Amino acid sequence: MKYLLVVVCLFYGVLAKHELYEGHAVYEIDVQSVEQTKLVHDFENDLHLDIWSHAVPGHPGKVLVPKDKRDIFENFLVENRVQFKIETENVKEQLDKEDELLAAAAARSNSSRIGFERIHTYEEVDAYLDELARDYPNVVSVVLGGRSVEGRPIRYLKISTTNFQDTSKPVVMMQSLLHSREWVTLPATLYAIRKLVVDVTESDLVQNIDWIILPVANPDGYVFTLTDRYWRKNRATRYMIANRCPGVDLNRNFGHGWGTASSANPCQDTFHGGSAFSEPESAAIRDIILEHSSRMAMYLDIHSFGSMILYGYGDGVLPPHALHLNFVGVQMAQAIDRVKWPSNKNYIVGNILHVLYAASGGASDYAMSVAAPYSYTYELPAYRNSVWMDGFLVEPAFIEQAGFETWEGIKVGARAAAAAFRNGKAV
Ligand code: 0X9
Ligand code: ZN
Repeated sequence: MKYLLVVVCLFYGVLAKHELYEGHAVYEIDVQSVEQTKLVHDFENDLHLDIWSHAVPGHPGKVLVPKDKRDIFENFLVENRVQFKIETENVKEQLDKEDELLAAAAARSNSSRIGFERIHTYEEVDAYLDELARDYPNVVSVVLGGRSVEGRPIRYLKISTTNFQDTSKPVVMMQSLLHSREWVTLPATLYAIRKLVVDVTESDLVQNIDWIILPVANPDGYVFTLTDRYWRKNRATRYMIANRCPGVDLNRNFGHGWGTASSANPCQDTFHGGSAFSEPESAAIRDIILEHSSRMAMYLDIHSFGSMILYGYGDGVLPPHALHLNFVGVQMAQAIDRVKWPSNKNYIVGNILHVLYAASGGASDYAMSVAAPYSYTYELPAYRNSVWMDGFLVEPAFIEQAGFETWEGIKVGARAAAAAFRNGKAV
C-alpha cells in the first residue's frame, strides 16, 4: 500500500512539474530592417518577454512567449509584417522530455559520483569540492567566498602546486552558472577540475598557473531551476513589487558601468538590483577578483547559449589591448571549432555590443576593468543534433562533449594569458 502511494505521488509529481510552462511557445523572429529590429525589441520588452537571443537582420532571434501573450504577440508580428516561425509549440513538453532523458542517463550510469552523464545538483557539486580537497590536499583547497541571499555557501576551489604562495605565477579564474538556467555550463568547470586535478595529462597547466574555479556562482537560482527550469537571476526578494518578481540579474550587478544598459524593473530578466554589488553573490565574486587582482591573467565567465566568445566592454568601448583580446579569443574559438560536433556552428568572437547587444554591469567587464587583461564571456553552444531540443536544454549525450570542447579553448587561452603575464606585458 505504502509503495503504491509512493508510485502515485511520484507519478503526479512528474505530471505536475513544469506546469508553469504549459502552452508557452518559443518563436523565431526574422527581422528584415533596422526599423523592424527596434520595433520587435521594444515590443518584446513592453510585454516583459524572456528574450533568449535578439533578432537582427540576417540573424533570427528567439523569444519565449507565455500562453496568455501569444495572441497579442502574433497579431503584432502580423500587423508589422515581421516574419516568424513557431519553433516550439509547447515548452512544457520539451521540459518533460529533458527530464526523461536526464533521468534515463542517470539510471544507466547508476552512480552518485561526479561524471558527465547528467547535470549534477548544487549539493552534489558542493560535496564533490570537499571530496577533492580531501583526496588531493597538496593541490586543492576549498574556500567559502560568501553566502547567497538564501544563505547557501558560495564555495570555490583553489588549485595550485605552490599553495598560492608563488606570487610570480599568474592566476586564471573561471566560473559557471551565474545564470542559473544555463545548465550546460556546469560540465565546463567540472571538466576543467578533472583535467587539472584528477586526470592530469598536461602538467604545465597546473605547474605554471594557479586556478580558481567557482562551479555554482548563483546557488539559489540554480536550486530554483529544479522548480522553474528557465530561472536566470538570483532569488533576492527585497525589490519585489506587490510580492511579485524576485531576483536580480547577477550579470548586470557588477561595478563596471552599472545601471547604464540594464533594466531598473524587477520584473525584467535583466534587472540590475539596488546598486552595484547589492547582491551577496556578485559581491563574493568581486572579493575573489580583488584578492588576486595583481596576478589575475585571465577570467572566464561561462554562459550559454550561442557559440560565442565575447569580450568587453558592454557599452562597445574597446580597451587599449582589444587587438590582443580579440586575437586570443579567436585562438580559443578555433581550438574549440577543431573538435566541436559538426552539427554545431563555429564560434563567433567579438565585443559584446558588436556581436549581441549593450549590457552593463557584467562580471567579465568588471574583472577586466580591475584585474584580468584577458577576460571573456563564453556562450556555449545550444545542442543542435535534434529537432526538439532547444537553447538552454541539455541533451545527456552532449554533456561530456561540452566539457571537453570548452576545455580545448580554455587551455589555449590560459597558456596565452600566462605567457603574456610572464613577459610582463599583461596586455
Ligand atoms: O546577457 C548576458 O548577460 C550574456 N548573455 S546570456 O545569454 N548568457 O545572458 C552576455 C554577457 C556579456 N557581457 C559582457 N561581456 N559585458
Ligand atoms: Zn548567461
